[in-house]
Amino acid sequence: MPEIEARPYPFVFSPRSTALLLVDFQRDFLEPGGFGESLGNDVSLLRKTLGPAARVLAAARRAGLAVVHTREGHRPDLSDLAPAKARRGNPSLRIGDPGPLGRLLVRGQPGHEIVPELAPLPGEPVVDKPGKGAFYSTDLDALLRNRGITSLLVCGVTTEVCVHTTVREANDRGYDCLVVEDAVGSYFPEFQRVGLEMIRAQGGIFGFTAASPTVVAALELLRGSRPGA
Ligand code: TIU
Repeated sequence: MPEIEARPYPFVFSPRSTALLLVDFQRDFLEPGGFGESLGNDVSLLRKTLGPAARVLAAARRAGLAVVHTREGHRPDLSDLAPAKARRGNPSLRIGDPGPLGRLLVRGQPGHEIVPELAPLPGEPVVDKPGKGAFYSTDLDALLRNRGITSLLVCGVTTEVCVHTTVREANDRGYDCLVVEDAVGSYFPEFQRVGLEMIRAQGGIFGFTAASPTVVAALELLRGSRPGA
């Protein structure tokens, strides 16, 4: 079986049962004027993830892995927005309020779209989620199980919020998860460092981590070993 030199130990995976999961690479989190900036964050810190994530995405597509995208956002009438979530954040600007990228964190608005660098291809599922975790109130689990997926390579934003929540949910559902260290990003450098350590501590308590060049190299090897590749 192929493996990736990961921490705390090699991540053994079968390409047919592994998907690349791209979590919430939306303009709302990565561009000025969106939801992330409305919460007082410096979005430039997240943009460092785009190069590594694009290289992992390209390698995964070449290797024939399943690719799934997620987006966080709400119905235009906000009927799926819990009052507690609506009250959070900067009191002067809330989910659903108008901003430079359209209504904050609302489906169908410019800010809700995935950034062009990581745009989904036709046939790659996009899962819209109302929460931080991608399994909460979505069909992601069914979609993965129906394709026989048991392992996930995870990129996305932000490390300690939607990526952590999603990886914890996936781990409890029996998926093996490898988080790509430089293809996940946080508005807080300290949370980025500690967030990655939390995943792989205690013998990989809820996952593995590896840097994007290591992941890309493993995926390229796979491609070389495929008949006719
Ligand atoms: N604010 C923050 O760090 N993250 C989120 O609100 N959502 C995701 O992480 N996608």
